[in-house]
Amino acid sequence: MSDPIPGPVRAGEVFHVVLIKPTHYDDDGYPLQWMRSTIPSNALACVYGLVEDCRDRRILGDDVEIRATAIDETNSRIRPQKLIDDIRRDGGRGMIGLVGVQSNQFPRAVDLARPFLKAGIPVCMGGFHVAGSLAMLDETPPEIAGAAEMGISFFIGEAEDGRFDEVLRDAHAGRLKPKYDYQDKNPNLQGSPIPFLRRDQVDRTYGSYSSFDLGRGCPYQCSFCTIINVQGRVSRFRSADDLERIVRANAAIGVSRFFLTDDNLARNRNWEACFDRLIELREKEGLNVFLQVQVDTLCHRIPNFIDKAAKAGVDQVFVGMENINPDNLAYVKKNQNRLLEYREMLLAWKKHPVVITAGYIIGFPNDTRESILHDVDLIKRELPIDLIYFTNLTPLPGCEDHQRMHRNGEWMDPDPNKYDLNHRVTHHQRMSDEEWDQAYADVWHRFYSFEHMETILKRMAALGSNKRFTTLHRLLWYRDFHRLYRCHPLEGGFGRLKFRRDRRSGMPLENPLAFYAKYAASEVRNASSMFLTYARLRRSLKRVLADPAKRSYRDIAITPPGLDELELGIYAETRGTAAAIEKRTRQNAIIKAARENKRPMPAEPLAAAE
Ligand code: B12
Ligand code: SF4
Repeated sequence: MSDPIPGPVRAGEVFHVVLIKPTHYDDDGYPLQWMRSTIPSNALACVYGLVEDCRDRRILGDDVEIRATAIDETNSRIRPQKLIDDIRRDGGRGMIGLVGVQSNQFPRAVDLARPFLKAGIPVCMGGFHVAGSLAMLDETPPEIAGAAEMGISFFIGEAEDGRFDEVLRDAHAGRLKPKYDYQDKNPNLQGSPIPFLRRDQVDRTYGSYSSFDLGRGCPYQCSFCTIINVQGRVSRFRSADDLERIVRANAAIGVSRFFLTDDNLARNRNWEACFDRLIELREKEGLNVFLQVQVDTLCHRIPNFIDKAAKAGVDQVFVGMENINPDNLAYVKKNQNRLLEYREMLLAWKKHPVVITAGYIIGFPNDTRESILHDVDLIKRELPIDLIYFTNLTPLPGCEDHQRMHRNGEWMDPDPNKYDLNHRVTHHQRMSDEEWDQAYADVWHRFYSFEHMETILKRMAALGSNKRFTTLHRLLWYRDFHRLYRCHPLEGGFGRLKFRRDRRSGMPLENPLAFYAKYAASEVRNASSMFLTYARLRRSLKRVLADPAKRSYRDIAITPPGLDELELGIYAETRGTAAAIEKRTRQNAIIKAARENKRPMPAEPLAAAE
């Protein structure tokens, strides 16, 4: 077995807990996996932390050693027979945990479970697909009923608060229940075992990132989101002490870069205490951490939030912008996103050397291919965004849109593997399937043109940011993963792995010659194409940095909002903006008066505060 935790005692009996975070199948039916993946799995880190805690408390008794293995299938091949042999060699006692299984990973997870169940090793699955589907649908969907019949046990809800103990004890006693349902009782996270990944796991990610969460749950009601129906609408948080434990545990294994997975760190009630603690660790002990965080579009209204975030080590920010048409935002009930504040918020971040990625959804009912491309051009011209992460509007199992469409009998693609936001899984009212697919391919191409990527580098240099290579590498990644591998950049990685025998069940095994010839040809083609993109971007960067006037470069995107702000295309040429502008005109009068009096702008009460 690859990485068992060295147990504190070597007792008479060994009980293996093999945690697997499954990947999903690519369009040819092969698991999407890499020698180095982009982002570590936080669900795996959380559940691994819980098993470590169970092991330390010896919950199976002093004479049983719990031996845990964590495998992220996006960066490691799973060999079921080898794992089965390892368990048998140590006495045959153990369980398999399929961790954080999303809808797109469900078919792969079920395929992985088969050989273990056949060998008599119990399998328990957790994650959003089962929890979301069971929370929102009136009847159990066929794929979940089928998996239950195979003998997979389901864990629904979060496993903190000692709940993993119950699963382990039952598995050890050979009595895993068909279902553990904690959906209605969300645990308090403060003082819970910390998420943790071992160094060898972290090393399998590009850039050696680890991951943790400081909060779960969200008070909003976006209709495309599953989070509120699985983790609930009451936010729960870890404390600054918990954060310090996480930072110290990782520092001990030489890990200092983290992907913080909270849907919106600005909503965390403890954000200031947490940032202060990181600043203190940085200043007093030289414990420097670097964080990628997700925030909402109102975070700039919280006094000090952005300044302290930058001081605490935040250098990459993901903003859930979703769209620039207020009518689209209203359609998915994301009214908290205020188009009129996007530029102010983005520019507040841009006072610091941070790389900004915006999430952007296409496929809303009023969208057409032309309107989508027009909006992308506006974004390029007027918003200081470095990277954009396009997704298709998708009714994910567990969200309100999925529930509504299911009840109305509207068509949704029956294959859960496609629910990765990268595939179209519904029909559109105004675009044909082909037009929507084309629009989705076009947006990537349109935003990541070489011309625009050079503009992004110019903005970076003009603002005095030192994030040259982070920006360059991210641009390469975002441009090429969709173009070459047809997958999302964050699902991409370094060195594609493909195994002929791991093909999706029900699909034929390919002839070895044909398989390896195709695999080698596509890898050579993709690697050379990426190298060319990289070389061209390097030349762009050199050109930009060599320009003696680089600091005086200006364009609309990096010019702070002025009094003629409302004449910009993102307000004048988007839909549903009139009401917002009327309100803003009133606000402008207040701002103007405040500026003339040279007083600080009055901060509006934060609508997002709970
Ligand atoms: C951060 C995040 C990402 C990050 C990083 C993900 C990562 N690798 O960690 C990025 C941006 C890369 C990402 C990408 C994607 N994501 Co995402 N992501 C999240 C987010 C915000 C947090 C994930 C997290 O860490 N949660 C905390 C963990 C601890 O929760 P958990 O997985 O439920 O695990 C708990 C329990 O379920 C249980 N449990 C889990 N497994 C097991 C196993 C056993 C045996 C037991 C007993 C218990 C148990 O215990 C755990 C601890 O309490 C979630 C939403 C959310 N709030 O969770 C969306 C979410 C999981 N993502 C989602 C999606 C769709 C995706 C993408 C497909 C979309 C895309 N193309 O961008 C990709 C897929 C990439 C991948 N391979 O994971 C959806 C999944 C919905 C669904 N029905 O499938 C979610 C729910 C968001 C949404 N839109 O509604 N994601
Ligand atoms: S704000 Fe984010 S986490 Fe909250 S409901 Fe909307 S999409 Fe989901």
